[in-house]
Amino acid sequence: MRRVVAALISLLGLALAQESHRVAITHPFSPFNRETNFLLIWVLVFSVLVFGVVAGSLAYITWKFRAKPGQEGEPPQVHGNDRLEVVWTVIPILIIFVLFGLTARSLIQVNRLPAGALKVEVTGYQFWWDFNYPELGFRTSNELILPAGVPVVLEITSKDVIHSFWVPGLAGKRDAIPGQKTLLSFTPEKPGNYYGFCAELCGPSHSRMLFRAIVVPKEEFERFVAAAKNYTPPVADARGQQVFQQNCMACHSVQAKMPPAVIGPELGFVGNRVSLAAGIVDYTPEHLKTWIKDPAAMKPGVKMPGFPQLSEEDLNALVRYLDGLKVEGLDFKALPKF
Ligand code: HEC
Ligand SMILES: [Cu+2]
Repeated sequence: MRRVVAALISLLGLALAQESHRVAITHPFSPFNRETNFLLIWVLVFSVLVFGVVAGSLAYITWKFRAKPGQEGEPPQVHGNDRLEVVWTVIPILIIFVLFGLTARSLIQVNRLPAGALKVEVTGYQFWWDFNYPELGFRTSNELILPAGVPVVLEITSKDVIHSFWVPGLAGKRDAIPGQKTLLSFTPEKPGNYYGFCAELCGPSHSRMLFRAIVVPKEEFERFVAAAKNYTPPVADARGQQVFQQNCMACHSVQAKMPPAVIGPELGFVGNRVSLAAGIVDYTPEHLKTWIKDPAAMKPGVKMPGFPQLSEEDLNALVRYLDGLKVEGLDFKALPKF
């Protein structure tokens, strides 16, 4: 027993120590999530009220009608009380009507599609996310770059099983369903690096199917768009490029454009990334190396083969090449994390 308590306490400590991302819908950074938060609070208020009344009456009745000293046999039995029964039926019905009204109001608010919104096509794959900007003509993977203060409409779908798009600080959840488009619209307000999740059990690495929503000031987004449109993948290491072309090109594009068929994530701006492998680790050249050698060790069930056969030199050259694939002058790592 004592060991269980100690384990629980250390787990709690760990959870608190890891609070670098404030992943909670209780820290809303978009009108969408303010609605979610508003509903959460009302549901909580009613839950606490109902719990208080039920648990309180139970405690009171248990105490009040306990066996008293000198009492013989059963106390007088009560069979029904019409007035009480009407009251405890009508009050919950009223609560349900109030919650229904509030929910309908919020649903109408958040499902309105604003005019002039930025469109992004979101596709879920086991176990990563693809983001295509059809009107701007470029594509990213695992990191959704968005301008602050501009409404966005996501067209969400999946190419294999059902996933669900969720950024606790901004919006969601919204299912990604194969062969179907689901829409989700919201306006991010504050620049930051927001944690995203797949919120629908989708296979052995469902818990490792994360992503980031990188919200940047509008001017910075426009700079990124201009650079992404005219993107020619830089070659930081010629040998690395060769290794890439021989081993990786069949599945990965570095052009930042939508390829005819998508197999793996876009690596065009991988050097600008804050995270790697669908948000499961920070982006560093070391993590890149570990991933390429044996991705399955970091992500069970992954659809990318490992490359343990690459020589250390080839691997280093490859990592230098990948790290050089970026738009200069943009640093997303300094953004606050939510
Ligand atoms: C058979 C197809 C395939 C080949 C070949 C392949 N990959 Fe991958 N790669 C994938 C898939 C699929 C993923 C997504 C894995 C996941 O996160 O579930 C991926 C993920 C990655 C990621 C993480 C992407 C991100 O957005 O964070 C990197 C980096 C990467 N691969 C690099 C490479 C390199 C370098 C090579 C060549 C040495 C290579 N891959 C070869 C299919 C492939
Ligand atoms: Cu998923």
